[in-house]
Amino acid sequence: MHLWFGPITILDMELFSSEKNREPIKLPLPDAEAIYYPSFFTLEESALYFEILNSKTPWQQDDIKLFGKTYPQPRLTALYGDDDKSYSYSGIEMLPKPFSKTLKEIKLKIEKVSEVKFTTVLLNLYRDGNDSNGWHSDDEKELGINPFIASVSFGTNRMFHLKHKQDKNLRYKLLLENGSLLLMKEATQHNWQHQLPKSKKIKESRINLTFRILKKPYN
Ligand SMILES: O=C(O)CCC(=O)C(=O)O
Ligand SMILES: [Mn+2]
Repeated sequence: MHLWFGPITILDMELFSSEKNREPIKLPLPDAEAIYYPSFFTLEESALYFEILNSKTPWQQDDIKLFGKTYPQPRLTALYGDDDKSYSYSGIEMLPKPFSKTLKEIKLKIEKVSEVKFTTVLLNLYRDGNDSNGWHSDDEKELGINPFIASVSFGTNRMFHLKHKQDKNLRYKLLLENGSLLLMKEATQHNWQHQLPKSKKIKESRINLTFRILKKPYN
C-alpha cells in the first residue's frame, strides 16, 4: 500500500476503499494511534443524519486572523456541549449549545466503540470543494495531554491529509467516506498535523463532527 514519491511515503487509503475492505483499519502512522471505520453508519442513517444536521444546525461563519489580516473561515461551524464552557481554537471563541436529540444519538453510538464519554462536539459544514480546513493539530490545552478525537463524516467524500511534525518525509492521505468514523488518540495530535484540502472537482456538501473531551477544571 505504500506509494513512493521520491523521499516522501504516501499511504493512499483510497486503495483500501476500492478493495471494498469495510473492516476497521488501524492506520500505519508512526508515533500515533488512529483507527478508521469506513462504514460506521449505514447509508440510510448517514443520509438521514446529513439531512437533519444540514437543515437544523444554526451554522455560523467566524472570521480568522492570518498574518494580521482577517478572513471569513472557509467553512461553517457550530459547537455543542454538555455545559456552557466556551471552547477556543485558532483565535475563535465559541459558546456551546446543548446537545440536540440527534447529536445525543450519534454521540452514544460513537461512545460504545470509543469506550470514553465525550463532552463536546464541533460541527463543520464544507459547502463544496472550495471549503477547507488548514493544517493544524487538535491540541488545545482544554483537551489535555493526549486528546481523544472521534471524527464522523456525512455527505460527499473528502480527502484528509496527515503530516508528521518532526519527520517531514511522513505524509499520509485518507479518503473520509460518507458514514465513516476516524478515531485519533494517544500521541496522534502531539506528533501529527491534519488538514482537509480544497478540491475544485467537488460540488457537494460534507458535514464533519469532531467529538472531543474537555477536561475539568479549565479556565
Ligand atoms: O473535516 C474534517 O474531517 C476535519 C475537521 C477538523 O480537523 C477539525 O474540526 O478540527
Ligand atoms: Mn482537527
